[in-house]
Amino acid sequence: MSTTLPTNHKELIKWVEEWTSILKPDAVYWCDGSEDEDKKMRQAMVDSGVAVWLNPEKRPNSLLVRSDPRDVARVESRTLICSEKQEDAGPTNQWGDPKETRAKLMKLYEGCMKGRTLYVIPFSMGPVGSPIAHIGVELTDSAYVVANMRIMTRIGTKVLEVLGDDGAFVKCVHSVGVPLAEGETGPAWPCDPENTYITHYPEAREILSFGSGYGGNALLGKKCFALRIASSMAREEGWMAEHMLILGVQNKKTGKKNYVTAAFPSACGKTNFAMLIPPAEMADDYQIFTVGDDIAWIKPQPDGSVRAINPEAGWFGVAPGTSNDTNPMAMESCSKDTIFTNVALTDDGDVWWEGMTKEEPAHLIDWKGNEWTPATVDANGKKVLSSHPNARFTAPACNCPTIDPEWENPAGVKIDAFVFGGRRMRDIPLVFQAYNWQHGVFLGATMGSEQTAAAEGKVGQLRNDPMAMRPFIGYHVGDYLKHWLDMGKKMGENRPAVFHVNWFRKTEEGKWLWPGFGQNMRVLEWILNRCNGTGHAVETALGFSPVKEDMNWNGLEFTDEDWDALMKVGGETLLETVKGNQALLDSIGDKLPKDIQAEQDLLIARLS
Ligand code: GTP
Ligand code: SPV
Ligand code: MN
Repeated sequence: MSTTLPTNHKELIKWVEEWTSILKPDAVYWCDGSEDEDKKMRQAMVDSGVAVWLNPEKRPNSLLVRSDPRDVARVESRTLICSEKQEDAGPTNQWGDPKETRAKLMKLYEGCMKGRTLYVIPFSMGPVGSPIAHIGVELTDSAYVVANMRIMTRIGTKVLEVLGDDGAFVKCVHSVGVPLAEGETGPAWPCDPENTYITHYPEAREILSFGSGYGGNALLGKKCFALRIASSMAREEGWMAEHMLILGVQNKKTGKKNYVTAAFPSACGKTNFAMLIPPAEMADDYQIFTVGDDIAWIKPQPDGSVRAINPEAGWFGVAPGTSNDTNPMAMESCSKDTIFTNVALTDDGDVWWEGMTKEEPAHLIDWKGNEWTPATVDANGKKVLSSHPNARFTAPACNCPTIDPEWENPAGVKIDAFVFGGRRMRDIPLVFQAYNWQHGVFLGATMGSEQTAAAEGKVGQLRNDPMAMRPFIGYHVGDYLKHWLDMGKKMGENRPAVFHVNWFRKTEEGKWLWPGFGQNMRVLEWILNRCNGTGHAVETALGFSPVKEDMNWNGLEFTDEDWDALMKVGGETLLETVKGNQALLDSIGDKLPKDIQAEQDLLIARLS
């Protein structure tokens, strides 16, 4: 190894040396985080054939990457929590025996970087040097991971400086799992789906990932560290790591600013809500500021307030459905400096995806690299999508015009409301408020959502997703719910109010009942009115709900019939679904907090 290492951190140097001898790369490269390095990384991706430069006049400094079609989303079936004791992983996680799992991965790692470069990425989750930030170091053989981590986190020499000679860091090892023989170049997007494992060792604060190069499987700062490992750290240390966006709402008339966090499952609208543009009729009253779109680290303060930071530095956003109508701020965010993955290429060297424009382009190269026209069908005559449903853009947060001036404040922003929500075609109303904290924790615990393309599995199937954290809680879900209840006690009387929303209710004919997107401002306004003590509500079986007159309808025609359909507390099917939640609660066993079961019994009684 070179003698001019950028650090004197003995443990880090030793760790990298040990892994180098196992992985056997041709070269080791310590990332400095510079612009020049980023250019080289991006050019290396183009040279290897996995990426193409987009037309610099349309998308300056931006790349289109096509993954292997087998490696397009998180793989929960191969994600393991390897706590020392099996019971600490709980029923929502797959447990792996730490010794056996490590041994299995070590075999896979042996020599797996032959013919490749090992990149060492020091990264900070949270502003570099801030007291709430935590540092990780990722070892990877993927230039794509380096380029994405540079957008999604803060990387490089400045992180090593903060780490010093003996600072603590989370150890993250990643390989695409495809060694190269002498002179061989290998596939453009190397991966090993049969041997993919995403494994977490909460006690050792360590992550070992093998075989996948995509998103949350490979960008280890994101779900692996900032949620799974961090949730376990947070439980020990008295804070919370949540799958939540953070937004600020400024009342332009009074100047008052409130902050809200919201937990929606993957591909259920966090990025969209975080960047909401109020409808024209409300634009004189409100301005939305974006702090985060996916992850929040939340800390109760000694004065009883609750503050949150976004540990990330970019958006890894769902492309399909994003347009100038639905989310102009996301469109602006990815107008330059962006890495697009699995979207389509236009004839003039720009990108396109389903929903970007009303009219489909006449000709594209689709996400698999094939010729595409609106008439293209597969062998069964089914229309072929030009982009994968989980196609993503990786864009710097600072490109977002609504980025909050406070977004990098190391003290975080003060939170006034927690919102839960999911995709529920039937039976769940647009919005309601929890009666109290305990009821709010119950709402989060039993929330459900129809599955999306963000993970493998059958799209559309309803599944329980406690706090939108089901795939991301790094320990036992029963202990997690208890932690939420405990945090509420720690927060005291002025703790944030809890709400539940559902943008996704449909008519019998399958049409959206609620226009969503910017119109969600109306719901947000009611939520803030409730927080600020001015909003009216009625008590229903689910919680406190607005009646139609409680909402601002300025500029939106909405019939009483549609309102009733949207707000109906859904009869038989709801009771069935609620009873179905008992299976999740039962699976938690002894660790289920009694207060949560009590809320379940009360809800069934109210609905019966
Ligand atoms: P992850 O990054 O996977 O955690 O997802 P996310 O929660 O940030 O989801 P995102 O905001 O990217 O939205 C995913 C999909 O939901 C997109 O296709 C959006 O168009 C759609 N969507 C978002 N908000 C709304 C809404 O208010 N109404 C409707 N009907 N669809 C929405
Ligand atoms: C999600 O699936 O919730 C995401 C994308 O935000 S990934 O980083 O792949 O987890
Ligand atoms: Mn997410």
